[in-house]
Amino acid sequence: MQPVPVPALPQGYNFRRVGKEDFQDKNLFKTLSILTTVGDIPEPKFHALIDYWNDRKEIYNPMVITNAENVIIATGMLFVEHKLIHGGGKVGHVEDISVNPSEQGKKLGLIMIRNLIQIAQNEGCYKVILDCDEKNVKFYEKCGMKIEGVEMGYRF
Ligand code: 16G
Repeated sequence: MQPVPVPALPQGYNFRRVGKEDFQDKNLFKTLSILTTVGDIPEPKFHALIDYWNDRKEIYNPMVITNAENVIIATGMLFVEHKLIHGGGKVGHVEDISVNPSEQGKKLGLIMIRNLIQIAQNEGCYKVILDCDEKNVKFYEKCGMKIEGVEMGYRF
């Protein structure tokens, strides 16, 4: 199996896991709010969620890219589903991809996706899937993904 190619980040940029310290400057929240509603997350709730994710590292990979000023400017989650089918196989779910528009043109979205796919490959997933807006289809195709079905939902 070919390893997925992951382009290099610009000098001084980093790809890393989300941590409790990310509550302070709110840049994680600001970046995610470009994608959708973040809502009210008090610090104890944020810390409890980080503990929950960290207790299940084989499932939750909440990742960010920081710029040379150490500011979070891109987010992404790889959720690894442990299945019964495919001989107890695993499926990677790419979620919550958001890139700050001030950092556009640096391929950070592509780099985030490729890093998440690489984690999925290293975890032994047999496929990686995601749901997205119609307007983002071309971007995800550039990342190497293909349309395989139709997204459906039931909202509460
Ligand atoms: C997009 C996201 C998904 C996120 C959803 C939020 C990607 C690939 N997809 O579909 O992860 O959960 O938006 O939308 O990032 P919502 O607020 O309407 O649930």
